[in-house]
Amino acid sequence: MMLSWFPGHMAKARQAIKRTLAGIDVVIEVLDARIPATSRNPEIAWIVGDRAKVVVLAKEDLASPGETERWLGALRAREPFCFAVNAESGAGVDAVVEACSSVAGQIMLRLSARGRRMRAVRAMVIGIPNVGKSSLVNRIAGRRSAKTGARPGITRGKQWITVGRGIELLDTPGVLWPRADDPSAMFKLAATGAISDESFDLADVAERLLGMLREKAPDALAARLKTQDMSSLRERELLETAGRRRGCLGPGGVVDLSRAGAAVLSDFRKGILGRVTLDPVPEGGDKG
Ligand SMILES: Nc1nc2c(ncn2[C@@H]2O[C@H](COP(=O)(O)OP(=O)(O)OP(=O)(O)O)[C@@H](O)[C@H]2O)c(=O)[nH]1
Ligand SMILES: [Mg+2]
Repeated sequence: MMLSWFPGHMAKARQAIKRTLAGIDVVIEVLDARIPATSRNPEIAWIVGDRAKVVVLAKEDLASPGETERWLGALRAREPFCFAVNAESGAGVDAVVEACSSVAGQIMLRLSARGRRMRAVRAMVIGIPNVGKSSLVNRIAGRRSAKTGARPGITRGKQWITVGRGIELLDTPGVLWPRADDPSAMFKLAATGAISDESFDLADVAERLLGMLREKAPDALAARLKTQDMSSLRERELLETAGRRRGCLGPGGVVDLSRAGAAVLSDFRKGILGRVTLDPVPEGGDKG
């Protein structure tokens, strides 16, 4: 069953979530390290309920390392199991498996204290679109499938993946709807690729992003634009410069702003414009 819930079907969505979560002990909430606040589903607390939760900041390779450390500090004040990973390379994933294992141990103890039958602890990965859920599942499963390749009956395509150490992972990441409560959140979701490129104006989002990058990652941006004097440029002019550098020209040599916007967003999402965190760390959060 593919889980895909978006606003407009909210009541149905809640029902579907409830059904799927029925057998789940542990929720692995995947956030985008560049936007740890904006990528959190507004209803996550309700969805998780009293299940154990492991929080993963994916795409840490695209976020500012210093800001990620501070974000982890802030989040850990409330949720002890919180890790930054590169779900593509697998860096950091071991710690996530360790945490799941530790949580599973606690759950097993609870089961046994209540005299309940022992069973594997079931975990599920959830998060907004494109955040790295499937990559994380594959990284966790890949490690294990290498170990258990000789055993029949356990394949990637199965509904449940045995991770080992008494943990089973649901091989169907739940896609949660992204928040759409304010223009700033929409901008960040658009820039990071959480909402479809067809649903917003590429040039508008790229302009705003360039303005932000000029503040947060001026060296990477200056290198990419091959220009030193960015401070005097308006955001539109930054986009035009980027478009010329990338050869996004239309008839008469005029910069095609939409293509330029697409090129800027593509570069940003690959990390070519620097490792940048768009959500500010909450005040005092780094003391947690
Ligand atoms: N740089 C980087 N890219 C990542 C990371 N994790 C995932 N990606 C890339 O991000 C894109 C989305 O990854 P998926 O794992 O498909 O994300 P998802 O959350 O399953 O996406 P949906 O199923 O569409 O909701 C892919 O191009 C991945 O290669 C990461 O940690 N770092
Ligand atoms: Mg996926």
